[in-house]
Amino acid sequence: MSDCLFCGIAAGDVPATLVLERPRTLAFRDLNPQAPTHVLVITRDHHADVGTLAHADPEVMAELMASAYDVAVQEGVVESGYRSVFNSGRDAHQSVQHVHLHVLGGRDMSWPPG
Ligand code: DGP
Repeated sequence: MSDCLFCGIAAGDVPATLVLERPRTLAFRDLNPQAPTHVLVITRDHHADVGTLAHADPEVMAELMASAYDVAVQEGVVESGYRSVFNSGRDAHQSVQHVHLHVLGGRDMSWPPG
């Protein structure tokens, strides 16, 4: 989608600090990190949110989840723990309408989330 920020990052038109590149997914550092590790994993193709992705392309969904785990390994947070979060829709404060999985770690995190 031409007016989608994360499509722009996937295309290399918008700068981002990439941490992982896979055939159909990529990961980059969040611009406004909420933890020492805060990486976003996205699909190269445009999908509005996790529900539409899961139904449209389960194979890419699986690659997205595996990429998130690989980011956690790479960032050294698997042993200490990390959180993977999809925000979907208004109440969850999804601000970018291109599916993205937050991978957060490197500090103790409260539960339930705010
Ligand atoms: P969400 O609220 O779940 O839609 O999260 C969107 C995230 O995207 C938010 O944590 C900030 C991040 N973000 C927004 N614009 C940019 C950008 O231009 N570059 C990067 N790296 N991250 C961005």
